[in-house]
Amino acid sequence: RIVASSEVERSYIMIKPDGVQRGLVGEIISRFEKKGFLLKGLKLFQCPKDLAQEHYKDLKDKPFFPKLIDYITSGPVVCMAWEGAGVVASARKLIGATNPLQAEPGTIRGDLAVQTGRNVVHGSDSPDNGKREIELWFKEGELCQWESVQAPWLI
Ligand code: RTP
Repeated sequence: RIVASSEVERSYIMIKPDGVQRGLVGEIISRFEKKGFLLKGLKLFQCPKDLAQEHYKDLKDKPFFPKLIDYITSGPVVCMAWEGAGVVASARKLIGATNPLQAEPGTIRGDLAVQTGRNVVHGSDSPDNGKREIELWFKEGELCQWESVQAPWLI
């Protein structure tokens, strides 16, 4: 059955500037690909300050907010829209805890990062935020519609 895109869960995943600087782009994309989610949007992007502030607006009263905005705008990020049933929660598991020292080995942050302020990747924390963030970071026409040619899973 063809699933209308409005029914499909999506997560906004972003490789932060430290992930790009450290040459971890391929490694991080590979983890989501191997898991089996579908990549519907992908771009390298220098984030302007106002977009970073909008993205992290829920954290605007935190003491680390100005540094967080400086960090996210310090170099290019890789913006991605990943799609699939349960992708939001699954991506959070693949990414691991916010503080990389508490992230389990096997997770992206657990394997590849040390500092909370340099934790290499972002993942949406709810399906609603996945939709909101993808609309925020991607323009009309930047996402591709395609389906996996593999046989669908039996439910
Ligand atoms: P993200 O939104 O980036 O996926 O991270 P998260 O949900 O795991 O964590 P959140 O609490 O939403 O924080 C967003 C990002 O802010 C930075 N942060 N720094 N210095 C600090 O105490 C601190 N706390 C958070 C991190 O880059 C975190 O990913």
